[in-house]
Amino acid sequence: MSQLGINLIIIVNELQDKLNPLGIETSIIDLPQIAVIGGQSSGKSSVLESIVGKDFLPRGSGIVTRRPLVLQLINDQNNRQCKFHIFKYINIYNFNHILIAFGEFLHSPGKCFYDFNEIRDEITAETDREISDYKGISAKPINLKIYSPDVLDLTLVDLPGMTRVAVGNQPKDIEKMIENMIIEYISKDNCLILAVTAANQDLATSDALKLAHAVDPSGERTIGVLTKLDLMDAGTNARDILNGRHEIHLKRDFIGVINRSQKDIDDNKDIRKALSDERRFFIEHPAYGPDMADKMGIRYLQEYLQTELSNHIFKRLPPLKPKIQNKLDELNKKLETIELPLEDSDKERILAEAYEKMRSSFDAGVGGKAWLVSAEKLNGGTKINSLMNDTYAKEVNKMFYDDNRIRQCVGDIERYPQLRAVFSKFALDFVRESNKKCKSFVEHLVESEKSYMNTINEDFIKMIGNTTSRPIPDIQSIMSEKASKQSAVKSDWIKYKKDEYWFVLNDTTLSWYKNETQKDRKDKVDIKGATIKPVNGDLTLVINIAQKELLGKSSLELVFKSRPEMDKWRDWLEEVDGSHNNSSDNISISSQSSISYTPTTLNKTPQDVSYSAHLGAQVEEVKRLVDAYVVILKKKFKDGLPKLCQLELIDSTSKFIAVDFKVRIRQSYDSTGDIIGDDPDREVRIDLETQQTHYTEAIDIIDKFSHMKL
Ligand SMILES: Nc1nc2c(ncn2[C@@H]2O[C@H](COP(=O)(O)OP(=O)(O)O)[C@@H](O)[C@H]2O)c(=O)[nH]1
Ligand SMILES: [Mg+2]
Repeated sequence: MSQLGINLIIIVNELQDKLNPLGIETSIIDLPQIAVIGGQSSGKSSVLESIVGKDFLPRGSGIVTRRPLVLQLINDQNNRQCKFHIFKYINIYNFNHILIAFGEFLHSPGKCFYDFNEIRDEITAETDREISDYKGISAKPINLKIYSPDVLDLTLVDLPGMTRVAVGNQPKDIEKMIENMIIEYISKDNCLILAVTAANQDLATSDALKLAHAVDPSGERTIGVLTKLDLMDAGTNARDILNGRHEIHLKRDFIGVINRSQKDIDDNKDIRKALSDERRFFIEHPAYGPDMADKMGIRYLQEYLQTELSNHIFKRLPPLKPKIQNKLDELNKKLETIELPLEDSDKERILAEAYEKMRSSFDAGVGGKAWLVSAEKLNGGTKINSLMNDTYAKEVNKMFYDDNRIRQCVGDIERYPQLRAVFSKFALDFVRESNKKCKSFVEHLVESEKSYMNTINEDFIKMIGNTTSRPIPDIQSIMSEKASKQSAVKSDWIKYKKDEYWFVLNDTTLSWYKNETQKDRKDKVDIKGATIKPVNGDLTLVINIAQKELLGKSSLELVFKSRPEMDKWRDWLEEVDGSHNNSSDNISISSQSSISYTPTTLNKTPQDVSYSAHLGAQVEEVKRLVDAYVVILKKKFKDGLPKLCQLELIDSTSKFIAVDFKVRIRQSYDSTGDIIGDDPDREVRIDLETQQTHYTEAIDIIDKFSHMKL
């Protein structure tokens, strides 16, 4: 158990626990460093150990402390830093409940020392690691943290003892080196100086007092400690010094202590036994007796330091109060703006309102957007498609999630993320359904227009006059035939008599050359009236020439590279032949005066239709009729499509939202609470309320502390 007072530990730590997570700067109550200074072997390390209540510093004669030891005491109520290591050390499962003190050096982080004898050995080893023999001391500190449930967060510094004469191979300026090192620590405003002098030494020559006076001339921070009272010459005592009646006196007190002697340490004298021996010594000593004994000794020094720290905290705490109060006021204001938790009846009301707002928002927003389905917007298949699959869904989605925040989302549903997600899902699901439906209607409309051209349509007749007297051929076949004729180049490499030649069909003459330049002609035949026969299962065409006498040839056998190639040539050759003109599948004029397309007509390939000058004129005529009809269709679609989209997309959604929307949602969820989801402000409110409690408690702590009698 620390000797520094558990009340303080609890107060400061509680306050830090309350305020640190809230971002309140607690350095304002940072506790002071306590630096222990004094001559060599005056008892500095011994005093320090007594303050900590642990035996862990190397001690002996000569310069034992050769590097500053910065000792950070950390109050650790949960053994939070080294649980894992503790578990390895002590073979128990509920180690959380066992609070053990341990040390950790900055030079070997993560290594936890539970045995304080090992800490002592490590200090010695680390001192030796840094210092080569001739130097003797080093300003490089050893940093040691001690985590314990019984200490107050506090930094203590053990410094090398001051020496006047360099011995052995110590550097000559060792005195100055040590002095500078000490000054560096004790100059800090926040440093309490424990100036240790051995009582069996002349106070007037005390280097500790001299140095303390140099940095703290008013003596505000200096506490005198007189050690080794037990070693004073028989007949002498320190009564005057301790009473402040000596010529050398301090603003604060001198406190006399007796630490364990070297022999006590060698004999492992228990620290508690040492304390009771010390107490008895003072009571029984004729010079100090019972009247002074209460203000002497290690225990008293500890109490004294505790009072010092309390005073320090006492001074620093009150200014913290208005700061916390301000925060608390701000917090209370914020809390007033947060809605109270939702009751079940609230949820019903919120949902009913949300449905109503959803309905009116849709009608006023998306529903009122005539431009969405205007004729201009629906001009072209791609645009219709994008309206149905993209634009419309996006518009509906914007009712719930509008990145630009131009527009208010549907009522207050923004506050209820779950409700917003539910509404948007059900609305968009419906939009997808109606998109599909609308698309199939449009397709149906287009298909129906494709089935036949209504040539008795009034507008059509007005545009082109009566068509019934005119023979109208198969429009599609003729158009594709025409196209194929225009694009074909009638020349190719074809195998003939085992060699490849460049064949060119020109009018009725088939010529073949050695190459594409057509300079070196091998031969030619007139194929008018010729019969063309494919060889079954082969890529060969046999051309039986009609005028063989004239040309001296009866037939030609041409071998092609591929089937399409062969078919193409067959078509070309047969065209010349002219015998395949079959008009039986052509378009007929029905009794209802409409042009009907029979399936055989539609599936017919170009080679089934022969092209002639007469047909050419017919094609032109058909083209004119189709163009006229398309104008009528365009007008019709321009008028009808927006209406269809308005009905199938927008009106149907509006109707859905007004009636079936609620039903579908209700069917999918067990309760209104499930639809609305968690209270959206719940977490914020809990967080603010926790903060409120912390602030209030922190103020209570400060108030309680301010009323404490110190
Ligand atoms: N008898 C006796 N010995 C003491 C007292 N204080 C310190 N010592 C011994 O003096 C030696 C030096 O003490 P230490 O604490 O290491 O002094 P430091 O060099 O100032 O740190 C050690 O052997 C201590 O046991 C005391 O009050 N009485
Ligand atoms: Mg020492």
